[in-house]
Amino acid sequence: MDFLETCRSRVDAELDRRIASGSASERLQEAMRYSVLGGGKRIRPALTLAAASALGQSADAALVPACAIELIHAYSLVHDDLPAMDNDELRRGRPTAHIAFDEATAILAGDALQALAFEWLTEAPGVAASARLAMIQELARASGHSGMVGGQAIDLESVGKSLTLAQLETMHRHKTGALIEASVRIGALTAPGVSELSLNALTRYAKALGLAFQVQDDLLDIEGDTETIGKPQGSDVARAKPTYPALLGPKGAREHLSSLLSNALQSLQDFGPEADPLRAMADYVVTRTH
Ligand code: GRG
Repeated sequence: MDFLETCRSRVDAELDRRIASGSASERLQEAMRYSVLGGGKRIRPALTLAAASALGQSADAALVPACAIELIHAYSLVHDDLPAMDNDELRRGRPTAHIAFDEATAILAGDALQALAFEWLTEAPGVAASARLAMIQELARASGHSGMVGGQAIDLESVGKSLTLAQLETMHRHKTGALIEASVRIGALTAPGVSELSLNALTRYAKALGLAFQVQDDLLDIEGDTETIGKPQGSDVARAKPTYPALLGPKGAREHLSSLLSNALQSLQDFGPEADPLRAMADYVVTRTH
């Protein structure tokens, strides 16, 4: 997808440049770079840039906020892979950070990436001070106990339990949905004077997309292969994790996915062609192979 590829190269270059120095420890810096620059799809930063574009903003002001969100995402992956969490050894087709370095270094790299994300938001060029503050609030709420970390806590409490569809949705709305929602809303906040109406429509889009992302992720876990998805196939089933295909069956999960895609696209009905990157991102998220 052209839009995503263009975003990826801009985001990768900015991340590479920005995490080049500044760390008190060379090993820590190496672990941070390993965790961030390891070939992620960059879906969240692309959503930030696409939301800015939907409101007629250039990518320039949205780039640093987009990179800050990717730092939070990278930290969540590093911590999620730790022995105390999912205990995974493969991520993005490479050894996870605690395998490539060691557990303590991986914990510290995650901690440092989280703090760095907020530092970057405080200094985002081309963004008014009031908008920076709003972005910081948005990201803190989405990534902490009321968002991603809260969702991870629900996830840990749910292993081996059978969840209802509503409970599964609540978990994913927090664990992965909140950061996807923040990615879109933070992109929108780069537009001076963004209206409540536009922000609400973009939020509805992001909520549907966040769930769609997870349904496709669950489907890939049963239908993908380890080499393509870059992590062990079947790991959800092996861990008895509650998933959409387990609850709805693969066919039901696919139907749910297409209804979430329709909802996402429907939310953009009042936007013109400037929202095409958001539309393309929605198509990509539900058809991605890794
Ligand atoms: C442990 C603090 C803490 C939080 C963990 C969101 C989360 C909470 C962990 C992420 C781990 C995980 C596997 C979540 C499921 C969502 C998912 C598939 C994330 C991977 O996102 P992609 O596909 O990854 O965007 P890339 O590698 O492309 O960046």
